[in-house]
Amino acid sequence: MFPYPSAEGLHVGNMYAFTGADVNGRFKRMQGYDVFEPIGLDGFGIHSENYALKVGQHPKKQAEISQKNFYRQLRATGNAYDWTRTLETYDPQYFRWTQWIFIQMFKSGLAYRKCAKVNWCPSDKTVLADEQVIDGKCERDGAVVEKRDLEQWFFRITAYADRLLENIETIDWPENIKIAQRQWIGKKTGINIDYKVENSDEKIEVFTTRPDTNFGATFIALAPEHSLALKLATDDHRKEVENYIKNAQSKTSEERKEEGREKTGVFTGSYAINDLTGYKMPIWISDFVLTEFGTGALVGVPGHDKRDFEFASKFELQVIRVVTGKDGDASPITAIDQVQEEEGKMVNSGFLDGMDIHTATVKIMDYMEDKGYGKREETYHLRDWLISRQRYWGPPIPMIYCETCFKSGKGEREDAPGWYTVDEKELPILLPEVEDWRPEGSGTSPLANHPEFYETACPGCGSGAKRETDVSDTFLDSAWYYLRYLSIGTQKEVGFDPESAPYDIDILKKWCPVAIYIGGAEHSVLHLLYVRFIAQVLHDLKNQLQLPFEEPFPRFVAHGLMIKDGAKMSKSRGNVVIPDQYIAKYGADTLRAYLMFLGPFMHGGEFRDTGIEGMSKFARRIWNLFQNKEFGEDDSETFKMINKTIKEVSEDMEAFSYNVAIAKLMEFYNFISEGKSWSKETAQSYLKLLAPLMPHMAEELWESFKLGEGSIHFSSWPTYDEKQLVNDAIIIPVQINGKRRGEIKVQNSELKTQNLIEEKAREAVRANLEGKEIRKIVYIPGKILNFVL
Ligand code: ANZ
Ligand code: ZN
Repeated sequence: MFPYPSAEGLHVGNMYAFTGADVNGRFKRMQGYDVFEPIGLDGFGIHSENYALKVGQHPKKQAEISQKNFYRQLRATGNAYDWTRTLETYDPQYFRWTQWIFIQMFKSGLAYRKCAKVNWCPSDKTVLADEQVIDGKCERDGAVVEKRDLEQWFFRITAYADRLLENIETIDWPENIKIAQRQWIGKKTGINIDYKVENSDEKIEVFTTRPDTNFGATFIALAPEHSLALKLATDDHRKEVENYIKNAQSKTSEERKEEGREKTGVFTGSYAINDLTGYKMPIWISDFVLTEFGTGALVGVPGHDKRDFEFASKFELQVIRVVTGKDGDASPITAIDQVQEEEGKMVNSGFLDGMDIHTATVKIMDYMEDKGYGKREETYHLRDWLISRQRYWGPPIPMIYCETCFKSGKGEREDAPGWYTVDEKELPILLPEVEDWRPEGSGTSPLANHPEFYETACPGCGSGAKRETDVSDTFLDSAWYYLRYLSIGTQKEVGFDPESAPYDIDILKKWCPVAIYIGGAEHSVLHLLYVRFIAQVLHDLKNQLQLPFEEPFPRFVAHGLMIKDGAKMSKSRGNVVIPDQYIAKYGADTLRAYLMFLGPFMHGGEFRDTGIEGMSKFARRIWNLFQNKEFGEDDSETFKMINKTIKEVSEDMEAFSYNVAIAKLMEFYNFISEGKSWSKETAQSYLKLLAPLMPHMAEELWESFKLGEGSIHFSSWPTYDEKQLVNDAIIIPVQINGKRRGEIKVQNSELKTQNLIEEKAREAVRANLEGKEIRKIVYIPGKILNFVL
């Protein structure tokens, strides 16, 4: 994942992530793979603009400053990036293709405008997508998000909901992220049931996900906005119903959804018939029923839904149990804590009796569809992606609106009168350099104050028309960048002109999908969902730019977080550590190895100033070892030891257990420095194992001791001899405060390497150590290891 260059610079939390990825890249290259490690900057959008606002600098100027600083820092970390193929999302040569994607979306009916209640961030002064609102707050700055009725651009991601969901089964991603995406998509199968209204021709359609409980349905509730709400009111109830509806309009949907709120409602005087039981269900109106969800009407099953129970007990409606409780309890339900929303067996339910609820659900849906009572209905939690932003620092949305065409119903698409895409040859639509770029909160972008930007001619009829003045969401910039890297600077190499198309399809066929994607898990339903969506859309293109794959990242590895003073290292917490001073003092290699030693890469670790000294010592020891130790012959123990080390470090590298790999390298050092002899081959192997972690020092030693032709980084990863791996492992119990909590398997040769033993032990009882402070570690070699907390 490329970085946001929004803050003062790269901090060691960022460096942690990038180094871990680089170690893998270097390891893979030495294993013989062609490795492409790209880097770029996600510097367009709200986050970068907010930083510009904070420091009072024009975003464009700020981008230049940040870019220089970030690239300088990233170079200093020693990562093996291809510096000839960098990209920045604010570069017009990049964002012309972001605009191109918008045009493709519109052309295929996937971009559309609609007026809706949308999320408005009062601090960012723009609308936000649902994914960007976390617990009612803006994911950027934590401001409480408001709802506003606005007309906006949306991407129809819901049209891809099923594919996004099904493909999750095909990708190798951390389980928690897959779960988060499944839940966000939130597919549910329910059924819409029609109930006849007694003494009337009207029918009420309700949506339910629990038709299995329908034998226990005892009332119907309509949203106050429901079209039948007034109509069904009998004469003696009309006045009350009218009043109730008027009252309900003053509440927001958030207020109405609030749990535990005292239920209110009015009876209409009418009844609907439950065909299963013949039960006459009173029809009520209540504001806990949402107009925008399902059909705006629900069937009440108070025995098995707590909200329904609250409603029923307030208005004295009947409660019927149809699912057994704990231990087969089939007694009547009389209190809210007896409401049975969990699994159980069906009772009082005719032909469903005795079935579990899932079997019953399928049975009753078949039955109802058969009888014509209802029809299955798929629902999703996922909503369309709100893509427009009322901000300055982003790609102008490449659309033109013509009032004349709108009035005569003309437009590029029938379903969007008045709207036209910009001619692709005119791209990029540049962002004008204006001085009044700050957001005003008027509901329009600052570009709307600039007629010299928005005045244009209608592509349809030629009369005066207006460019769209909103820009697109940052997450669109980052939804396709991985496709672009490979095609940069390839004109001489393969004859592809990156100004002619967003990417070269032949290069993509060779290199993509991405072999391994590494980044933070916090984007599980933001970036990581959008990027899959856009890949699928591009896969569906009907031209030569059609992507040859649907899933951009078949394998994703989420790194852990860097902790400092007990909290995640981040700008907003004010606990960031800037790598520069450490690199200046200790060198990039020491910092890299130190960061990787803090804990398993996928778990993260705590940054402590003091720890880095130890790693610096280790680096100097290796340096001195090579200066002082002649190459000769391996003695038999050395030969065994290097074989074992190669095997284990290879496995640790593969598993991103860099911390353990480093511990093994330290163990080997301890071993060899105790007067053992080694051969040149063994020294070579050892240095190669070290190379991905400490690339500069490894190269320097490789060259000065003439260990091989060319760069060590192009040499091949060492191999080992299986026969040399004697299994002399023993088991050591791991205790916490004297109680056995786990065990570790240790080779005899490792028994004296306390570092390694501790690392393994920590790993074995990681869950028990979480959040605790280790006071002391007692290790009795070969016998026991005890953590005192
Ligand atoms: C009958 C029933 C019985 C339900 C039962 C639940 C439990 P979830 O819960 O997310 O799957 N519902 C339907 N339309 C509604 C609306 N417009 N406003 C508020 N609630 C509505 O959502 C589906 C359930 O929400 C539906 O299933 C319905 O209550 C309620 F033991 O129907 B159920
Ligand atoms: Zn026109």
